[in-house]
Amino acid sequence: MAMLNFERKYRVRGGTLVGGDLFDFWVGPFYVGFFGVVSALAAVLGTLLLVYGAAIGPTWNLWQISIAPPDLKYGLGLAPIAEGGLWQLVTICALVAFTSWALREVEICRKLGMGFHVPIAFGSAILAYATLQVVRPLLLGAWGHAFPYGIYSHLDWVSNVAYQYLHFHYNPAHMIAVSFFFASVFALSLHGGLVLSSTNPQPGQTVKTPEHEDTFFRDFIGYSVGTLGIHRVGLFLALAAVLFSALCIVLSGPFWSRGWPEWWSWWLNLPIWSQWPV
Ligand code: 07D
Ligand code: U10
Repeated sequence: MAMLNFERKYRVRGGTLVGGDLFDFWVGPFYVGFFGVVSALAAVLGTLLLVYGAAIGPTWNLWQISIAPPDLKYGLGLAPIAEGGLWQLVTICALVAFTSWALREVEICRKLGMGFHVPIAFGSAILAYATLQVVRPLLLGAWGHAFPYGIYSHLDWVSNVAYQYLHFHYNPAHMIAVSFFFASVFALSLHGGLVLSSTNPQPGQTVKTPEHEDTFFRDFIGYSVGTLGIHRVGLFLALAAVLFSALCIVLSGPFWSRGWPEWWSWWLNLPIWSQWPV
């Protein structure tokens, strides 16, 4: 693949976290690195294990293939391969692949002298995955509490887990997470719209400046967060969405085992009105 002219300038040695110059090279446009190799190996191994799981399973229907975690009776122990052991190996492969991918991002940032915003953002997605598959099962005492690797089966897991708490929409952290996801989409649509409207003009028109963008929002809502600021808003909203997601699921079970609607009874129990009989 052709190397873009600026790539030659930025393809510098060093910045690696382990192994020195080992794997400090590119293949086509891709930086390899020690963590690129580890990530690729873990991803390929995990995928092959999933295919093996499908092969010893009852179906090749893509929608119905499911590699499930061990039964609750295995607790936090190792399970036989065909009874959840495969799920345990796949989970290890996934965690190694995701973490190495994040560390490869860190190495690229270090090479370029950039901030670590991207690996930190990806790290919070990994944290959400680890919360579902490791932290919550550990707190509940069995790997069987994790979700299965299958398209329909993981949806069934979400539904089943949610109804154990009666109505998951009443989970306050889920409420906040969902609101941050929606706010994130809202902010990106405003940002994408604003940038296109000012920098991608009709033929014959000129490209507008950030001052136009600021002025649009000051005219519109009385305030502009600014061209750098909108990216801070975006990163904040996205990270908050994922962190509140992790919170909402780790609360469910380890820290709250009744229905989520019932959690709100603290409101009725406030001393302001709780003295009156109902
Ligand atoms: C977990 C992803 C990490 C990804 C990584 C990388 C690869 C590579 C390669 C494609 C966090 C993966 C990379 C695999 C692939 C290639 C090339 C990100 C993660 C590391 N809910 N709910 C959430 C909404 C209801 C329930 C989160 C909305 C019902 C349960 C989010 C609604 C009930 C759980 C969310 C709604 C219910 C959740 C998910 C609406 C069901 C969770 C996002 C409109 C009856 C889960 C931490 C997320 C969670 C979760 C949104 C409704 C149950 C906030 C909008 C009422 C049990 N729900 N939900 O976590 O919190 O992103 O997980 O009704 O466990 Mg919910
Ligand atoms: C653009 C641009 C560009 C610019 C621009 C702009 C687009 C070119 C030139 C224009 C952009 C702007 C002007 C910015 C626009 C802004 C947005 C699009 C979105 C902004 C939104 C937010 C900043 C926040 C949104 C908030 C959300 C979604 C959730 C609400 C949060 C909460 C309810 C709580 C949050 C939790 C926190 C803070 C953690 C701490 C928690 C507590 C203190 C309380 C904890 C309590 C509990 C856990 C219990 C739960 C209790 C609950 C739920 C009850 C709460 C209810 C109440 C009623 C209080 O392109 O460039 O420049 O200018």
